[in-house]
Amino acid sequence: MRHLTLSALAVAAFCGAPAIAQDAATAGPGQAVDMVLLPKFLGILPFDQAHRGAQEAHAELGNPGELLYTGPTPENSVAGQIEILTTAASQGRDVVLLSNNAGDQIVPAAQAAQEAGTRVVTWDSPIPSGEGESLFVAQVDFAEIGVVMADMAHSIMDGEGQFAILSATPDAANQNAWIAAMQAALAADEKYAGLELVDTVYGDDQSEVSYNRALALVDAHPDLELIMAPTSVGIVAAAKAMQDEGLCDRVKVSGLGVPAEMVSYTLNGCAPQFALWSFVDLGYLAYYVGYLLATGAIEAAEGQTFEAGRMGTYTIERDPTRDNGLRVLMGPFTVYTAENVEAAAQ
Ligand code: RAM
Repeated sequence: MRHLTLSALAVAAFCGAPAIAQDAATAGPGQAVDMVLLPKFLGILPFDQAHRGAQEAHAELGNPGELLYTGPTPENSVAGQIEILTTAASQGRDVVLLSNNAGDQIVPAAQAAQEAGTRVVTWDSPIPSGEGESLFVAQVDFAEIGVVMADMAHSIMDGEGQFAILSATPDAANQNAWIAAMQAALAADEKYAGLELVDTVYGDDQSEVSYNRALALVDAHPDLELIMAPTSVGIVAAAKAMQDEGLCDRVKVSGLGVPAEMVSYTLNGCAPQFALWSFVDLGYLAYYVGYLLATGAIEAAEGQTFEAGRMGTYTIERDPTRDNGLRVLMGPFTVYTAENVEAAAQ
């Protein structure tokens, strides 16, 4: 066996091939790893679901260290995330699991944390430049999100009409990447030629701001047929705004949302289709990655394969959706309609 492995390695080296897949690394339970789960901000369901997944992994691995779930307010997200990351490093926490809402502004704090021995693993929303993060746990492929949103728009608008995007914050790396991916998808296929993106606005992942921005979009664009909101906060606010104003026959809502929050709007036709992934699983997988890195069971390196408990085997790869950075790809995506939303909302 040893002989075979060595010759396989020699061939891989000779061919310039990437490192051959090793046996999947597994987590050694019971080791003390102090973790911080740092969402964009506190107070919304998807991040609480991710916390649940992380708690599940924490208990399963019997980690005697602490799992701290903390975050800023939505109004102070950028400065608050940088401050919490900096504090976590100065307190000697082993890992910060970060859903980044600060774009590349967080890079100096992330680099300083890494230098102080605190691993920074991003999930949900990466550091755009990849600087300062060990790797990104991607919920789904970011290019695919663009195609899914383009297809939902195409289907809801029957291939033709004006639509606008209601996003989260202007710095949100995940939403910005998804919007760019949607624009690329629209440009790449003739079938979308009838869809016209007329505006992009930001509701800052705050309900009231998003609600008002949705209404302003309708005022500004009398022929608007769809608001595409790639944010769980924005999509609910936009659907409520259209419902409250009796506009659902004219202007539909779609995007990324949590089934439990969207079910009534999907059943009444205001938001006929939307998509999401499991935030519970995302929190669970991100926790595993952080634990495996901190305990030395894996390295943040391309080709590294590992087991993540009930979720199975993953391999670290180059992130094809960024110029620089590594990722672990989770998936899958689910598109929700009146057919399946009730079951998912349980
Ligand atoms: C909001 C946040 C989060 C995003 C979802 C879809 O909850 O902006 O980062 O993944 O929407």
